[in-house]
Amino acid sequence: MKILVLGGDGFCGWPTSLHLSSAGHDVVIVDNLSRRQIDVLLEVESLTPIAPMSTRLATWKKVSGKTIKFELVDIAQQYQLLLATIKKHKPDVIIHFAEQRSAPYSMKSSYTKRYTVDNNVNATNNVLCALVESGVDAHLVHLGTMGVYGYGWTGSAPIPEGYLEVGINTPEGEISREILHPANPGSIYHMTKTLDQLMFAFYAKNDSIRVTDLHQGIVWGTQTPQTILDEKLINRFDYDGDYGTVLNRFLMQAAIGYPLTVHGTGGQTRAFIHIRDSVRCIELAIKNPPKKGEKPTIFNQVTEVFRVRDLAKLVSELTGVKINNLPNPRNEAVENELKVDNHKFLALGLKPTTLSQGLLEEVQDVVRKYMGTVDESKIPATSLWRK
Ligand code: NAD
Ligand code: USQ
Repeated sequence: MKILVLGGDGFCGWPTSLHLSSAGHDVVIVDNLSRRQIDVLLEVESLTPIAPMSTRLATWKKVSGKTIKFELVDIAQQYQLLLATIKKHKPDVIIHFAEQRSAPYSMKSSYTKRYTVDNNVNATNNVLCALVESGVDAHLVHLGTMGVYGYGWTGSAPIPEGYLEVGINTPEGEISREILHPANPGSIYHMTKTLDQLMFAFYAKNDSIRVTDLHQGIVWGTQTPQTILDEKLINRFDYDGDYGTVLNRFLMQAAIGYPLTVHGTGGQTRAFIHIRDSVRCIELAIKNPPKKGEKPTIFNQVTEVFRVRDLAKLVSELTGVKINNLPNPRNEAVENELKVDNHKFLALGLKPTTLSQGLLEEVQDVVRKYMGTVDESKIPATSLWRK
């Protein structure tokens, strides 16, 4: 299949592009390299040395014999160029990773709040609009987030995959409806993902665009069977207070003996998935598109659920590093329970990669190799939800 990967230079997009190219698909990466630019502005770098795009692609050609093309497009700002790119390549599938994805960055200032909304909402609307205008009948697979549901779910039933059956009392008696699960975002970033959901529902209804929305948990790990083939293919590894996510941060902190930065009591419970499973789930989603005219298909792209303090304890027991309970910079529930329904990917054959000592050590090996480049001053999370 011909596949456009929007945001294919990023942490999830790059290994997905390699995985799909390796599986024989014709992959075109579309990216504006804004993630690299944000690193420049924040004065941080990926822990791993990420090669320039042309080096990445030449190295992939050398090790695999396969060609991945690259189009430099800002999909939020350059609508005509995006439209032309879609018309030129006529993809069967478009995978949409191209959004500002850090919750702390989105809460940093009025500039980053407005940038995140402008970028993410325009990006998604532009892709949908360009699909309608071009007449290209591509299946759009979007990377959404578990955070659209929020963390206020108290029932013992797991969070369903996107939709909820509700009973409504009417004068004629109770009627039943299926609705999008109520949105309860915890940051400006997560709010943009809830807006994406409404755009998908509208364009699917009005224009019969085929959409799959993947409500993904926190991705951990760094390498996949393809990124490991050559150092110039290595995936990015964010450890800073804005873009580093919790488990990768703890593993990196343990490797350099930095006390683990647990926000508050660490009672926050979140859903997780290893990067290798993330790319496999995307491939399964591509193989199972919705039909034209159907509402968006939603999968919960998660394999495990952990409480932050339990992850800290696990990493501490494994490495001997201390745990530091810090004031929480975020406005989030101090403690929450979480159960997630993920039966749809399991039914399609996903064999979950569960957290194991071996995998934790694999990440630590990557960290140890590059720990000389760590800037410890960038570890604290300094973006505050409320001033
Ligand atoms: P990332 O920041 O590493 O990658 C995003 C890529 O999109 C970058 O290469 C960036 O340059 C590009 N991009 C952003 N705006 C663009 C624009 N306007 N035009 C063109 N390119 C643009 O993020 P990631 O971790 O790879 O996440 C990818 C997607 O997956 C995001 O939408 C994110 O919300 C979602 N997601 C990520 C995680 C996670 O833990 N990393 C978890 C759940 C969901
Ligand atoms: N946390 C700590 N210590 C840290 C970092 C984080 O205790 O050093 C806590 C946070 O307060 C939060 C939890 O860990 O309660 C998760 O934080 P995170 O930064 O790992 O993840 P989050 O901000 O939720 O965002 C990440 C990705 C985002 C994706 C989301 C999936 O950056 O793109 O959408 O995970 S989910 O969380 O399921 O919504």
